[in-house]
Amino acid sequence: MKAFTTEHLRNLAVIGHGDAGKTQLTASLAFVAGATPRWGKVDEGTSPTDYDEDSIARKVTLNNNFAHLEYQDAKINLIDTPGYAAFVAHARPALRVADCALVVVDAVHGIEVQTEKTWQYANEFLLPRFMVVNKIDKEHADFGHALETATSSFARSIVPFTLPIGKEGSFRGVVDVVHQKAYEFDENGKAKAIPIPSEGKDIFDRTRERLIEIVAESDDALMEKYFNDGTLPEEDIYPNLAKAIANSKLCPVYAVSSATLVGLQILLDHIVEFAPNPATHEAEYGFKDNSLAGDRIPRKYSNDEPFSAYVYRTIADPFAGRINVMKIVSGKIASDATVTNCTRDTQERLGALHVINGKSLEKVNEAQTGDIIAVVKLKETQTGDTLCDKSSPIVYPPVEYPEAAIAFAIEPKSRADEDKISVALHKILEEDPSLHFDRDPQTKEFILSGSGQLHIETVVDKLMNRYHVEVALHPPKVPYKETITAMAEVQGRHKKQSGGRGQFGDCKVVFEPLDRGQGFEWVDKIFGGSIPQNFRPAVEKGILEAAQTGYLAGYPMVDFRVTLVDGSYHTVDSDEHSFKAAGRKAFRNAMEKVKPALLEPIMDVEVFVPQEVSGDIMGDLNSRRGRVSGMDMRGKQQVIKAKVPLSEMLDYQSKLNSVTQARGSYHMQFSHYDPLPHNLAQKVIDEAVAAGRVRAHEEDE
Ligand SMILES: Nc1nc2c(ncn2[C@@H]2O[C@H](COP(=O)(O)OP(=O)(O)OP(=O)(O)O)[C@@H](O)[C@H]2O)c(=O)[nH]1
Ligand SMILES: [Mg+2]
Repeated sequence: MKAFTTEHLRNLAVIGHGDAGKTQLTASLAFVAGATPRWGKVDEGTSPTDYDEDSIARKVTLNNNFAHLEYQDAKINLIDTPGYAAFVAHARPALRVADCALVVVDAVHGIEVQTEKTWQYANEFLLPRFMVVNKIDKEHADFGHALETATSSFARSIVPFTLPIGKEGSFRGVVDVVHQKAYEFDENGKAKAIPIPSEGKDIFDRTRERLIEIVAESDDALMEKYFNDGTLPEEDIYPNLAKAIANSKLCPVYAVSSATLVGLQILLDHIVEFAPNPATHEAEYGFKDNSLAGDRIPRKYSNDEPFSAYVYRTIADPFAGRINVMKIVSGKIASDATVTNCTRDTQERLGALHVINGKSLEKVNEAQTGDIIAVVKLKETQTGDTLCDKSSPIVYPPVEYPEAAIAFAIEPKSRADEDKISVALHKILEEDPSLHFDRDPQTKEFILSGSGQLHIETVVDKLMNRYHVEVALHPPKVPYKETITAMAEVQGRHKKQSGGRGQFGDCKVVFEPLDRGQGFEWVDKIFGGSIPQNFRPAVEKGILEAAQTGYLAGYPMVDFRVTLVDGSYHTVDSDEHSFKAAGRKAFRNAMEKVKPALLEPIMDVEVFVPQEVSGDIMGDLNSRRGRVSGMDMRGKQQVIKAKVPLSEMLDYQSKLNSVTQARGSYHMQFSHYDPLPHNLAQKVIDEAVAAGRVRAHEEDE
């Protein structure tokens, strides 16, 4: 394949709500452009971007994936992204490297929750936007309604560039409002010009008028021309529409069906004509080194600048090994070049360069500014890294992923599985920075945390299908904490006399409760030398060490102050070790008097549901000990805001699915800790004892 120059590149991230048809649109565009000889179908597991077995089995996109096509004299790079809440975070890195977002809207449902969320992501990166109203062939599809929900949700001019001819089963063509032409499409999606139908002529005229106004408003001279002549010449309209799109003033909308290929060829024509190329960006901003401190350095999207690239995706391919996908921000690159990974301060030899289509790689000799390429088997490079020319270092800030919302314990089914699990998970984590993996220091359990239950389940599937590791998934863990509710003065005395040198440490401390969120405070109030200065930190260390595993159920103890008031020591036998032991003992003695209690995390929850079920949803939230704090309408959907204990939300998605027939969604984030009600606390304590998390309060050494 040849190298494309920057102005002939179009990088689009395909974003939107789950099931809107992003993956099918990508497959259908590739087919219409002739990039794939066979027409890939999501429902048959043959789309280029939902290629891994987990996506195919679930018919859901799980991470961002790539397809490219050559059309006319351009190369169109499409990054298909997930729309389901559990995976939607992967749309952000795609938007980071795209030059335009292709927002896919379901013609039956209009704007939905994840359409809004991904639109917000695109705002973060100041991206121009195209919008596609997909599935116009479907029963109850309504282009006008979908458009209305878009214009009422988003603050920029959203104007159709094509209008549908026919709807539902009879959707057969589109009118190109910009070029004033109409088309029908054959079964391969090839457009054939037809006369503009008289039906709907008024909508066509109004839409065209609106476009001309937008162009006129963009420039005083044009405005004057428009005022005098009542219209504008075609040669003024096209380039200025492209400019309005690139400046995020205008979002063109296209009527299409990815299932019947109607409208797609015109969409491709318009992507080439109107979508911004990478150099339309003013510049990309980075920092001089990986501290990401100091002034921001601009880097122009130009072949004349030194090479730099941002790695936005890592794929752990079972055959090819690690594949890094990157966007070239500046300069050119040829195969076998050696570059610097400025994020990690190492050198990397690139080897062969590839363009990527789903899972298949095709070699290219060189690539230019703005292109997206893949390289294999780099030593250390990971998602989020910057590669650059040694002589002109720059580090682009990496895309951040949201914190994990839920954690599960996973247990290898056999010894062999236990041996393989870390290696396999390491590879899965490379591909998915929104996933976290830890080992509980006490229970030695493997803890996997991510954005939701579905997320974790897909990881378990992948462990099994791809790495042949079998694990059992245990119920999610709630990160409880412990605190104290009363004040007490206690003594901690450690004394041992067993031949040779003895051990001696003795402290008197006061424990007091602090407000929520205050953590731990240490106050030294010893007057004089009852404990020498150099041993006092050991008392604090001993107390903190003991607090780490709490008292009631093995959870960390928080929000308390300890004041050291007195003690004694022995000139020969006292040492740090003895005072640490005295601190631990003081902690344990205190626990009998300070009335320890359990705390539970409370989440801020937002639930999005059709209005007719909002009563049921609120009743259900109440029964989960939730407190509803507000209600709101967003488009046609009701937003219910509530504070709910995390422990009550663990099975929420399935409840929501059953009440709303899978049209509801929710997200939550940590708010604060509250005391756990007594009856529930007892249950947590019993479970902790049964699981061996609470150590018998053995006598100290
Ligand atoms: N009738 C009709 N069905 C479509 C159209 N486009 C996609 N579909 C179907 O809609 C379903 C979802 O399509 P996908 O392409 O997987 O949707 P998606 O937006 O990629 O979904 P996620 O990746 O999970 O966010 C599949 O069953 C498709 O066959 C269309 O234009 N018309
Ligand atoms: Mg998809």
